[in-house]
Amino acid sequence: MTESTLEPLLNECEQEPLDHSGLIQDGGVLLHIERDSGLIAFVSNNAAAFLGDAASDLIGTDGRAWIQDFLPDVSDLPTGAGRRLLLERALDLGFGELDVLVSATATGWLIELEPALDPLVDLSRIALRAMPEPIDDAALTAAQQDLVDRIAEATGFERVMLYEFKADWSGEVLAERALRSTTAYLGLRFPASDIPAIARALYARTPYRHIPDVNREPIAILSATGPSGALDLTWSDLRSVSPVHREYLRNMQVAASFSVSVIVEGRLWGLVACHHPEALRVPIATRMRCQELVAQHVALLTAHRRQLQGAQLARLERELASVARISETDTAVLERLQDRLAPIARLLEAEGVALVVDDEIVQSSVTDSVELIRALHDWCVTHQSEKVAAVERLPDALRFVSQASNGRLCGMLAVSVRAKRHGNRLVGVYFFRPAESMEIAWAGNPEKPVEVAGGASGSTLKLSPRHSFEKWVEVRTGFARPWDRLAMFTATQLQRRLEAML
Ligand code: BLA
Repeated sequence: MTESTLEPLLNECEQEPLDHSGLIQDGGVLLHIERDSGLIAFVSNNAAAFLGDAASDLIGTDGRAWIQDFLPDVSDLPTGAGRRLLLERALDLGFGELDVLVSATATGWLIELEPALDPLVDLSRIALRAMPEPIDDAALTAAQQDLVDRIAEATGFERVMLYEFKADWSGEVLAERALRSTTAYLGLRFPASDIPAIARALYARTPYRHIPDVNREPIAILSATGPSGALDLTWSDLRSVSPVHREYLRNMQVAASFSVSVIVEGRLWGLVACHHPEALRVPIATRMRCQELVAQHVALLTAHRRQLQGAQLARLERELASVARISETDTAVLERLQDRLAPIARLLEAEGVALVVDDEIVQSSVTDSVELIRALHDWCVTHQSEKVAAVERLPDALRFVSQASNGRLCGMLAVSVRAKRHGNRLVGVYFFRPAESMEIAWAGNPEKPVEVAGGASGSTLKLSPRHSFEKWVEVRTGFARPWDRLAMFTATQLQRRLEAML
């Protein structure tokens, strides 16, 4: 299967209206009360089993009056989309005790009722270990393991993983706790298409996603007026599951899953992904406790990131101190800068560096590549509008580089500065990393993230997730080690400092 045939099929995944499916998972009942009219506008078609009343009898009735059975003071309803309120064992209409989760939406409230369930353990006793500051790499690894261990303890999941997204949205399992399983996913990489962008966008907004039993068929939502797909299910815990993802989980021998979003500085950093070979429903209170544990871990991650950045900034300041002391108009400033380039390159873990001012190469450690550096500078001036730009593989952009540099110029971090005090000249500082060969252990062949069936005699092609998650080692050559967040931070700080000095 070539990439060009796969492309449109993978694009289909990006079109699935996950948050407007008009369906919920079996195992609970959902209603939506409109804020303006107070009426119940949507009810899942299994209401009778939990509430005694059929969905068709509830729909269009007074939702505010109904809600007062378990929430006497209606002013306690949460406001602001995504705000939630859990009422444990709030309702029993003769069909068993129900936990009630109320979530505010843009147009009203989602009311989700699930059979009351006791947490596996006393949730107040589940706590993360405190880590001494400053946090070193070993402490961070220990904290990651602690997080997956505690979530396994709280939920009873057979396998719990901490999964980190890379810059290209593939992901790696950084920590794993597997109780009975013989296969390990620790250290393995999964392709970006396993979690489509449309699903990631949803997980960036919501705290967690729970699928208690992939084998239960979904339940339709009835609507008072238009189509049931009109209801926004973003904040619903019961939201139905994409058929492709159900197949994916079955292929992994997973019957129940639970993923908690790890959001760092507003960006989806990763997930805590939990698997179980049999159906497993996590009580709502436990879901929320896991959300809190992850938030605590995020605070630690953020502190660690700040700590690394602080140390790096101090080193950079030290290197630039002698440059900063020169008077604003003195042209010796560029000479001083030249002296500091090698240590700054070491901070960035770069093996080569060049300084170009307008079209003059002031300094280059890549001595036999003068013409190359000049051409590179010209290219950057015309193609890179960013003040800091990172390239993992220069030859992709510039054919002449691959021909001339023998792989020494492969990764490039370009910092460009307008020297306002020095004739508005354009200063380019270029850091280089060589091409390296590296091994990436994937969970299944990344060239075949999916299987495609059909297509014979005019039948439509059908995409399904891969069946094998066996370790598959890719030997990747011709790429430089990627510039990580700390390198980007350092380059950005360097750019700002130079702009202030030059
Ligand atoms: C959702 N895919 C997910 C989720 C995970 C993964 C964690 C979140 C829901 C959940 O917790 O079950 C993938 N699970 C993983 C990965 C690991 C893991 C990478 O444990 C590694 C340890 N999936 C495909 C293809 C498509 C696809 C080809 O493989 C689309 C064509 C779709 N995955 C898909 C969709 C969702 C999803 C649509 C969203 C499901 C939902 O929330 O409704």
